[in-house]
Amino acid sequence: MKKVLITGANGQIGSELIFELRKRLGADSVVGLDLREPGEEQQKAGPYEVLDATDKAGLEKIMAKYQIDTIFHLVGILSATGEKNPNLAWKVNMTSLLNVLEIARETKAKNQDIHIFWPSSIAAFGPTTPREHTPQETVMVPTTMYGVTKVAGELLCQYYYLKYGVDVRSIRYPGLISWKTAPGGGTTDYAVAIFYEAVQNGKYECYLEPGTVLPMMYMPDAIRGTIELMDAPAENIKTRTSYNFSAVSFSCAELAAEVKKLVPGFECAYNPDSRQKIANSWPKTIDDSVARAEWGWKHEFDTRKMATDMMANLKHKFGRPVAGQKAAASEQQAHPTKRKI
Ligand code: NAD
Ligand code: AKB
Repeated sequence: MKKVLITGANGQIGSELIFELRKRLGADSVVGLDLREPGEEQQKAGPYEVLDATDKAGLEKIMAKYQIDTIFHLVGILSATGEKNPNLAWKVNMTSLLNVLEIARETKAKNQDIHIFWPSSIAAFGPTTPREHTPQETVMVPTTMYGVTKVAGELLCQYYYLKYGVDVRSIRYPGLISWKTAPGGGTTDYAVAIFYEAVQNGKYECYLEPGTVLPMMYMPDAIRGTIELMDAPAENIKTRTSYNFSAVSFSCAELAAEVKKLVPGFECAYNPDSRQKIANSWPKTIDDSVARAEWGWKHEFDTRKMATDMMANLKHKFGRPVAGQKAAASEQQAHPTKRKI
């Protein structure tokens, strides 16, 4: 990794990954790209391009301009937004990924390697997948358009690796929990919103049933794991579809109970909507032993540690008193965020 492009750099993951990679590689070595204008802080910190990632010629120009050798392709339309606009989800998710893979193939034909990271999701699984300890290799028949694009994307990545030798690596992220940038229209967003609402209003109305269990991960673990996968020796990477990748699983009621310990008097009500059907089609727990064995994946944050750190950072962000708590691992520095929860 010398010159990196992060597409979707303004999103929940991209806005944190760009910060971490610029810290490691230097600000000028990491280029951000998004459809949306960058926040002021990002703009000042390093190069940033506004582009629709479905524009292949535009993407090629940017790759050449900065001599990019590694792409973290994070552009995507997530599950809940995808169900509202399935055509957009297919167009953005598939066209942009195909563009990135094609550019890597064409560049490889000129004897230059472009390394690609592309995220899949637990959404690649469906209602007929075993929901407990979902194995690496299993039934994958998703019933959301988002999930369809993730399965198709995984197979496309593997195809480009097998046929053209493109070094493309992938992780099936669970729901990601973070305090710096708001999530972008997924089914697992409740697990972020509950913290914001607890700090700001002392109550939350959850759009999933209390017993709904989903796999989740704190953002610092996700960012570290993503970089570790890309840093791993190629011979260790035996899975070229996408790796199961896991940390914790809890129900909405269990998370609400953790939040209540940190915000006494917090109340959570439940009013399930159309996202319940999506959540019901996804796994509850994930078996990620293959990632742990092949490239040493290990999570650090359990539910309690994640909740404590989330709360401390959000209280700091919103200027609330933090009674005896200190942020454990993630930095107390707010990133620009354009979205409100
Ligand atoms: P996000 O919605 O927060 O960010 C996506 C970014 O892509 C946004 O900033 C958006 O402006 C940008 N974008 C959308 N269409 C674009 C286009 N045509 N051209 C350029 N930019 C465009 O999403 P995220 O949570 O950061 O997710 C990033 C990736 O990780 C996605 O592929 C998503 O499916 C995957 N993922 C995320 C989670 C999660 O919990 N956050 C879980 C599993 C997988
Ligand atoms: C979503 O809920 O759509 C995402 C995901 C798990 O892929 N957070």
